[in-house]
Amino acid sequence: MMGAALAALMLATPALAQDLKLPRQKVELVAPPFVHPHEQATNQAPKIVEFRMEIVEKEVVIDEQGTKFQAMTFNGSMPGPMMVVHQGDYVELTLVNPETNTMPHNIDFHSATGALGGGALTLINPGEQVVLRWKADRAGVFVYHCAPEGSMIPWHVVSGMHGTVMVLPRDGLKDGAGKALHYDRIYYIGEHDLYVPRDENGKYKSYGSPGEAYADTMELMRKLIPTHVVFNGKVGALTGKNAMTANVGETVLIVHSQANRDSRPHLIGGHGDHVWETGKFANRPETDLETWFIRGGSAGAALYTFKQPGIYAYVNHNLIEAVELGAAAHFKVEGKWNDDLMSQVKAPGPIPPKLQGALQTPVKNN
Ligand SMILES: [Cu+2]
Repeated sequence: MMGAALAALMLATPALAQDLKLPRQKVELVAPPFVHPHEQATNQAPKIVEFRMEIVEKEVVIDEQGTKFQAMTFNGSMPGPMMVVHQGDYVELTLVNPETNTMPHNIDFHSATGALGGGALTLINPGEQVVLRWKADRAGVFVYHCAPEGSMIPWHVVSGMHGTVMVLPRDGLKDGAGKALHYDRIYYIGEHDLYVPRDENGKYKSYGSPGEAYADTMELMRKLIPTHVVFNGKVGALTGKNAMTANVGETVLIVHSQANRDSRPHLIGGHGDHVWETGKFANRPETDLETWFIRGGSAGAALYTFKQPGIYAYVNHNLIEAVELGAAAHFKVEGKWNDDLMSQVKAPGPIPPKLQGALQTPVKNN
């Protein structure tokens, strides 16, 4: 098996980082859309940042109709948590596959170099754990996902096993002219497409375990038409009382990933002031965007300073996916309304009679 041969080769090579006498920092991961506390820039020397993630297979409800779904997750959330480090740091992940799970799993970091992004070195059966270390040698937001082998790869990804790493430049984010950029809040939105089989009557089917759902789900996946496209694991995960919050004048960094399929985020009534559409911070951010593109298998980052209060919808601007399939979120922004930016000059009311008459005048043919 290629994966095993590769793993043996890697094990034969002395693990250099093993001898590194670098400071260590243990970081507790948090469930999205939130992100663990971190410095936006650092003067410190590189370090080894330790994370621990447990793989959780569990049944979840993914929409208002109560549709049940056999999810596979990193740390119990869809997407898995975001890990933040600085360029030049080492990520040291302890990945745990509890014996209560039914499947082998691993992790492929798009931010890491070699061995299938770590996938070849991290395949673990239920009841096993593994420790992987890799150097964060390039800056940006990057997807990670489970990638066991063959058909297991797309299936585990659309079952929920995807997340992101953010590698910040040591001196922080910059605009196109090299001026420092900061954020007051950060939110992580992980979008994914779900394929839930239906019975003869058109009702969504439920299953006792991921394995039982596999055959029907794979048949549906091969047709490439998702039944749900959601932000953070379910329809409504980030709307209404789950809305993300901000205040007028605050700058928010919105990280958006899609591990399998393209998306096109749009903030209705707002903009992307600085957008790293491909998510890589060594490139100049684009400015003043209305909609940006997230390639399947990547993450992007958008920085926006809210200027007006209100409820903003943040959607996948394939509006069918947003409204019918679930790819929508809300930002609830508090503060003072700015009349200069927008005002309703006259409230809706009847069309004045004189104008009505004018509209009814027959058009003359010349
Ligand atoms: Cu998996």
